Amino acid sequence: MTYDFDKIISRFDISGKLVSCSRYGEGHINETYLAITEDNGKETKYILQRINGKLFPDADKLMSNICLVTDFNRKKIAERGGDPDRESLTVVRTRDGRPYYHDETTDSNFRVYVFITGAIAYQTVEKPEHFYESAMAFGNFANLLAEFDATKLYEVLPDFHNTEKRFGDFENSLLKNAVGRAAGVKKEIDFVLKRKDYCGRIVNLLKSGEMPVKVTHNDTKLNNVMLDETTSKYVAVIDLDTIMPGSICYDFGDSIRFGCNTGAEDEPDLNKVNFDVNLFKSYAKGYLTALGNSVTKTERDNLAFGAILMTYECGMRFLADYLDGDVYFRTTRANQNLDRARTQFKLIEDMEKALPEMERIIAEN
Ligand code: ADP
Ligand code: GN1
Ligand code: MG
Repeated sequence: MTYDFDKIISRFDISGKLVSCSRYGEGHINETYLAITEDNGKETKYILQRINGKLFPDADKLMSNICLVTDFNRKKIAERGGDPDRESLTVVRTRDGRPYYHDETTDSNFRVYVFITGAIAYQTVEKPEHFYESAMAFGNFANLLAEFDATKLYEVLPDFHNTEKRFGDFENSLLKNAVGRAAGVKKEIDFVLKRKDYCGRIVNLLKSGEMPVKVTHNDTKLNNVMLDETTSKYVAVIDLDTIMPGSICYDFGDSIRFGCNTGAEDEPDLNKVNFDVNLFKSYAKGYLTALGNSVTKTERDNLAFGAILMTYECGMRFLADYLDGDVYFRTTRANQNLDRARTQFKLIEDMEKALPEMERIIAEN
């Protein structure tokens, strides 16, 4: 699909003219572009995103969540003497004051964010300090939102981390076997089915009230944090599409899933995929330091398990998407979703062995 970027950018409250607009970043969900404008010889960068319309048919609700959270955070950051344009996502409104623009020609919704300058979103952990900083970033983000009224948020992706529901979806994909791939991945399917018991644990603790429901990010990958390019200190948490009520075990677990992998999420060579317990230690230290006393005993007792659960859930989603014919996660090559599923299963095997050590690390922090 081609878009008339000049027209799209001109609908936003941006001065000057567009000089370039090209694909950017490595997200699996939205189409992200780096848009550069020029006004009186001064260039300014923006992030332009085409919102995934399949996942988010109701852009009003999605953007309402993001505006509420970013407006709230910006105010808090300013009160603390910080720089809201750098430490928070900032939604650039359209000329008529809306948080996104609907392009009739392509039936697409576009949004624009202020570009966070001098910062990097890493795809893999290059230094343990980076991972520690990302933990501080997500911990601080949770702290900022501790006083946010969660009832104002729409659950735009209901049951996002309801692993029991995800398991049911997986079984449906298996039954449907839409593109005839099930026979070739019996081993992977068995791996998922054997671990069904994992699904209910956190869901039930939240249901019974034993574990508190908190406003969580729900997609805490390393590449959803920006770190300062010179000091490597954390700058901002980005990608707020999944801000919803949840558990900190989900946020902690998803960071571990992505960051403690010694290989890439879609690495085809599983010899390169190992769970790095030292990185787990760094993250646990940073996250628990940032959260301080707000963590309850039940949450603490389930953080290490949360890492296994999030890896299991994500692996199950990748495998389901492979069975469905690659319709959800963006793929750029054949078998990418299968490779993604396999890396998650390898990490789970490692984590199942390392669980006592992971629990000891949590207890020490
Ligand atoms: P997706 O939902 O598809 O993952 P993201 O919102 O995470 O999309 O954006 C994809 C990538 O674009 C990020 O990993 C980051 O590199 C970059 N990015 C997103 N927002 C900003 C921003 N405000 N400033 C600078 N870079 C950004
Ligand atoms: C997607 O948008 P992105 O790439 O940050 C997905 C997450 C998965 C992740 C796996 C809305 O995240 O849930 O954990 O891919 N986001 C959505 O890499 O489904
Ligand atoms: Mg992202």
